[in-house]
Amino acid sequence: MVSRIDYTLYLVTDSTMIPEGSTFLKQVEDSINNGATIVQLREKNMLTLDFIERASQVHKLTLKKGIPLIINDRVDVALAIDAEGVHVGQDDMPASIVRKLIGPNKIVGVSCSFPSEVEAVCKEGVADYVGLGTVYKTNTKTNVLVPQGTGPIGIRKMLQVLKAHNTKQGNNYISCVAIGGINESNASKVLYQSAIQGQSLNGVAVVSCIMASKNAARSTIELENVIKSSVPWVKDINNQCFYIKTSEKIKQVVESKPLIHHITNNVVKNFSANVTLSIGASPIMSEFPDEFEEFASLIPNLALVLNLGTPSAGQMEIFKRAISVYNKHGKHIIFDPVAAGASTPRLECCKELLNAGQFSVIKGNVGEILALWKLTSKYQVSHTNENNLLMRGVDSVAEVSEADIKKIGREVAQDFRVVVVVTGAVNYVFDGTGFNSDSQNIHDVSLPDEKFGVAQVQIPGGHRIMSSITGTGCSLGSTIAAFVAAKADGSSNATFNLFDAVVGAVNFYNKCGFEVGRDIVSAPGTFMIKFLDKLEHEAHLHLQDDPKAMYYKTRAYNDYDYDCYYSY
Ligand code: 3NM
Repeated sequence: MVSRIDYTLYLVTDSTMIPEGSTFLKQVEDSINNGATIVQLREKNMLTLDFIERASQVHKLTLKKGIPLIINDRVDVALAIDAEGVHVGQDDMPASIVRKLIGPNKIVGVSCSFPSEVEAVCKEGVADYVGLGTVYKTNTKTNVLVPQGTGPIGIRKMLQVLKAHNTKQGNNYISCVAIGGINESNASKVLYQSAIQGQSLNGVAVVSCIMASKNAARSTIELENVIKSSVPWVKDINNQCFYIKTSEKIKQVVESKPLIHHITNNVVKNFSANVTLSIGASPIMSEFPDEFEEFASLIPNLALVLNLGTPSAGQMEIFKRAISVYNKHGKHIIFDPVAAGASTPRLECCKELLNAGQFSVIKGNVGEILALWKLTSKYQVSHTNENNLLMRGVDSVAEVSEADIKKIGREVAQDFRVVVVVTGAVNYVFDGTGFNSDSQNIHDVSLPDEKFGVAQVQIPGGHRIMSSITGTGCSLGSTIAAFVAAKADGSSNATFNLFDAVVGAVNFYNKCGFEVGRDIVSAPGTFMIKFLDKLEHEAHLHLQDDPKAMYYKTRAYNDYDYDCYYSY
C-alpha cells in the first residue's frame, strides 16, 4: 500500500458545474497549482473512451505536481492510465477485489456513511483511507444516505470505530477525510469538531467549493488557509490555572459589565434579565437575526445564552444563524439543552444545533446531560453493561449514581470539546476543552484517552426551593455567560481559563442560593426577591477577599481531581 499520502485538501472533480468562462481542466489545474494535495476524478456519465482521455489529461497535471490521482469507481480506467488509486462507494466493486486488481502499491479509498460501514472497511483491511460523509447538506450528490448531513456528531462516531482499528498493534493505518457541503466557511470547524481523543480527520474533500468556483485558484488558497488556521473561538482561551477566589472573578464581571445576549424561552426571560442585571452585566433578549452580526463583530465582552426551553421550527433557524455568527467572531456560546431527553424531536433539535457549530459551555441537569450523552462517539460503539446501566438512567434519572454522572459528564465534555456543567444538589463542572494539546495539527486533540485528563470539580450549594422557581436553572446560564464574557477567571490576562470562569460562576450563584434558602426556607416568592438582592449585594458590595470564602483545594488535569470547597 502507499504510505505518506497527504489528504489535507482532497479535490473531487465534477465536470457538470464548471462556471462560464472556464474549463474543466483549468479548474483542476488552478486547484492543483494552489494547494490541492490529492485529486479524485469522478465522472458519472462519461463514455469509457472520453473518460480515459480525460483521466490521462488530469494525470499529466497531477504527475507534474507530484500528487496522487485517484479514479472514482472505474478500476479499468485507473489501470489504463496507471493512476495512483481507486475510490469506491458502498455499491461499487468491493475494495478487496479492487485491491486484487490494482495491486498492493496503489491507493484504495472507500466511502462510508455509518460506523458499521467503517467497521467493515477496517475488518476487510485493504483500504488506505475512508471518505466519511455526508457531513453537511450538499447539492452535488443527490443520492446520499443522510441528506441533512451526519454533522461532526456522525463523523465522530465513525472516527471512534476507526480509532479502535488504528490504535491496535499490527493493523494497517487507515486515513480519513470528510466530504459533503464543506467549503471555506466551515472547513476548520468540521476538522476541529470532528476530532476525538487520539483520532482526527486527515483532511477534507470538496467538490463544488472549487469546481464551481469562478476563481478556483483563490478558492483553493482560501480553503488551505482556513484548514491551517485555528478556529476563532479558542483564541482567547488558555489553560493556565491560577487558583483564584470567586470574589476576584465576580469583581471582573462587575468591572467589565459584559453584554449577555439571550435567545431563551418565554417563561424565564424576565427573571434571567433581572439576574443578569443583579450581577452587574447587561441583558439583551434578541431573536432578530439581522442584528446578530453587529453585536458579535462590535462588542468585545459579549456572550450568547442559547436556551432550548420553548423550541419551535422558526426558532431553530434563529439559533443556527446566531451560532454561525458567534462562531465566526469567536464569541462564546452557553448552551442550555432544556428537557433534551423529554422527546425524540427535542433531542434531534439538540443534535442539529450541536452539529451546526461550537459551544463553549453546555449546562444542564443530569437528565439533560444524559440525553446529550447519547450523541457522543462512544455511545453507540460500546455495548458494555456499563452503558446499559446508564441507559436505564435516562428513563429514571434518580437512579444515576455519582460515578455515572462523572462518566457521562466527562464524555460529553470531551466529545463536544466544551465545559459541561451538570446541575443538581451537587453541581459538577467538567473541562473537555483540551487546549493543552501538544499536537502540530491545531484541530487535533491528539492525546490518547488515558493521558487526556478532564479537570472536574464538585460544587455544593444552592437550595432545594430553587427547583420550584422557574428560571433559577436558566439564570445560572446567564451567570455563566457573564463570567465567560468578562473572561472572569481571576487573572488579568488577555486570554482566560474557560473552566475557571465557569467554576467561578457556578460557585458564586450557588453560594448565594444556599445562603438565601438557609435564611428564608420555604417561601418561593420571597426567595426570588431575596435572591436577586443577594446576587446584587454579593457582586457589588462583597468584592473584598474574605478569608473564609470559597477556595479551591487542588487541581491536576491528569488525575481528574479538582476539589472545590467553600465554607459558610
Ligand atoms: N460523496 P460538495 S457527498 C462525492 O457523502 C460526494 O459520500 C459524498 O460535494 C458522500 O463538496 C459528495 O460540493 C459530494 O458538497 C460533495
